[in-house]
Amino acid sequence: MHRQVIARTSCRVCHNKKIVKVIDLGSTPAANAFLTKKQLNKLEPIFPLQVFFCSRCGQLQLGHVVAPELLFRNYVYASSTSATFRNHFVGYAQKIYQRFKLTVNSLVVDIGSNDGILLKPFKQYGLKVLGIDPARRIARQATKEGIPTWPEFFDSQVAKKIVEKFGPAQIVTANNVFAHVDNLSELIKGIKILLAKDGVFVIEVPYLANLIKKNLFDTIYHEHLSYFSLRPLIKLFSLQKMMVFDVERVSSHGGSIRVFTQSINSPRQVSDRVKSLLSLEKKMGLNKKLTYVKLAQIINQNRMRLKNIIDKLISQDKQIIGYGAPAKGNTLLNYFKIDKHILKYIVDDSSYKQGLFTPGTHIQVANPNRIVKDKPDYILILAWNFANEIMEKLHWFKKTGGKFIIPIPRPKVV
Ligand code: DWN
Ligand code: ZN
Repeated sequence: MHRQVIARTSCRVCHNKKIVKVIDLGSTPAANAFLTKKQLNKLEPIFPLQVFFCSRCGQLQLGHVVAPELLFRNYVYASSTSATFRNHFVGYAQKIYQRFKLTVNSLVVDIGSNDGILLKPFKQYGLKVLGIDPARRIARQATKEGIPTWPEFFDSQVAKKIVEKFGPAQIVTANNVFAHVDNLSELIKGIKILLAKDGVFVIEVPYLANLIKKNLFDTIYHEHLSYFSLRPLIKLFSLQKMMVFDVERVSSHGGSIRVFTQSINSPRQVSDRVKSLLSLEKKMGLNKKLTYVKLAQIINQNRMRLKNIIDKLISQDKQIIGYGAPAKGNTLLNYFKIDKHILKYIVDDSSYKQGLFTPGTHIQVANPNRIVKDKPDYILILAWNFANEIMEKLHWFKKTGGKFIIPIPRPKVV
């Protein structure tokens, strides 16, 4: 039996023991721990959701690690549910394919490959692809759909097995998963085993600068152990004799960075973009504790603002439902105390989530068809990163007088 949660006392990047707590979101269930009807009466495990800052390397991180087996084996999140996200990865594959002049013999390995959202377009170029993802059901489904996916947590042992079977990889990717890993040096050790000599390891992670600028506090939940900026990432890789040689800003999840790394012995030059992002980070004060103390204040102001909007609507007998049941929605619902008495239900297009209930707040997740029948007055868009896609889909709702509430970066009605 795994321990459900462990507290960390040192920085995940530089091992500094003097990390300080800057944000405390109380204790909440795991954000993707949706419940069946039967589970509603059982006690839900909750874990502290506290954010710590390391003033030595600048890393922002959670102080508690929930057992990965608990978080990721029965995962309900399928990346391909959103068309915006699918298109994002088609563009990603195309760029990497062209930039690194991949050929049919090149092997691409994606860590945390989920339903194969990135490997599908890579496969269309005729490349050899392999996904690694511990979510058993999703890995099985991806394999069925033609993307071989090993249901494993990636580490040095898995890396060795891949190399034995397929040889080294030209490209290894890890998108929206690097922040989920506690032992980052073990992960990078595995990458070094897996990569061809001149191979490239590309990661995409939500960018701390965007989190700060747009108050994306709800992206704080137990799966996200790190909130990365470039400076600590450079430090992390250099400790393992790897280097960051390029970085791009991309729009995913309210703003992310795509970071390109290689062995320190590889010949590629470090791009100017690295330097300019580092200076932006300094200008924004990402290296200062005060920046995060201020964020905690803004979170609480926005909590009051959204509460006022909702209280007013409820007093007018308006019906409010939610659109999208993302993991981050559960941070927002739990911290803002918006439960089944406020939101009648939430709709989500993912069949993995429909019929389940949100952790902590117990709001039912339904099929979006229900909106057509029910015609609620207001829709709170919890998947705010896809607000445009969702509002376009619900054009008819707006036309018939329905309104949307967008909670982030500052709660507003549109
Ligand atoms: O890092 C992570 C990111 C990549 O994905 C994970 N830890 C978990 C997950 O975060 P999330 O759950 O906040 O991700 P999304 O992609 O913002 O979730 C959007 C939700 O909204 C999904 O459940 C799908 C749903 N959705 C929908 O039902 N209809 C989304 C769109 C665009 C739609 O049209
Ligand atoms: Zn540190």
